[in-house]
Amino acid sequence: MIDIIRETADAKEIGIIGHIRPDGDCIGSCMAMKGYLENAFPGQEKRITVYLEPPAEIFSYLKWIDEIDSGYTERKLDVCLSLDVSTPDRLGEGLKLFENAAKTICIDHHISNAGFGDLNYVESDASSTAEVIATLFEDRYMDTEIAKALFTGIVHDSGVFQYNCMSRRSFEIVGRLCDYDFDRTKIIDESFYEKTYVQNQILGRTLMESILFMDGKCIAGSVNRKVMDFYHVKPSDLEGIVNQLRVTKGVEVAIFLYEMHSLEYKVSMRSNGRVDVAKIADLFGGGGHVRAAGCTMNGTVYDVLNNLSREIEKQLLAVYE
Ligand SMILES: [Mn+2]
Repeated sequence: MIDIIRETADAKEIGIIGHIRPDGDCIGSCMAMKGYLENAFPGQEKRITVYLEPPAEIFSYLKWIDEIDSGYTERKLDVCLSLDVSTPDRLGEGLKLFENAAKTICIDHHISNAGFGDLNYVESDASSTAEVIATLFEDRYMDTEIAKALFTGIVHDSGVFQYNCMSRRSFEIVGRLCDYDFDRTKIIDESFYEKTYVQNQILGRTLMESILFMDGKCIAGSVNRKVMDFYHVKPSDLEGIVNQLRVTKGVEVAIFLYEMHSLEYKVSMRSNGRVDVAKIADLFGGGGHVRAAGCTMNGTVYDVLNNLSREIEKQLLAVYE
């Protein structure tokens, strides 16, 4: 365990840094840590700064979010906390601040984190970094704003409590957060599930035009440049489509493609467990996890699907033998 209060007690200049392209867990953890230290050391001559790339608009309900330093102002930090960052290169512009700090503390839940701080606290079986820091927080310095930030972190990294990373302890921490008065449904809806009108339109269109093949074990959907231009959508607007394809009954593998350039497709794959899609992505120069992986491929949609289905079939045949 790390005693956060003791480790920061003498520090005047404290920095909190997350990873590049910060997600809900990273942002929630950093905001919670900021609020906690502000509460623990009220009126003391400490400057507590969160350094992050500009967070998405959906997280604007979090307190302190407007005080994030996205310009990474250079300072000599007495203590630098790295939250939810698996390797130093993921610190982005924050790396310099981290390297120049007098003391560094690394708190994380990624199994790949080797512990690159002076002090390290990595719990690889925790659902989220928010869960890890919640175990370090004393109730007396907690408040509703901190609870909202921790709740956001756990919700985002567990797919709204869906994944197996949610343990008994994770749920107990969520239970503790329920003692604070805030609108949990609103946070889940507005920061996790909500889509814009065009995001829903392109999702609907992709599902409608999706094709089922290999005896219903594979489903694929694609979006070409023309469609993206017509709806004025960015690649980030297409996130989540592959997950919707995956929950089709009987499907083992879902594939989603979008055209990056003429005859060049970004491929996302999801598996329901029988097929290791990371292995397939790896064959085509990509990577990922057993159930979620991606790569970039050239050719027409049919070329891409032919190449992928050959590999998927090999694995499925091996399983059924
Ligand atoms: Mn995380």
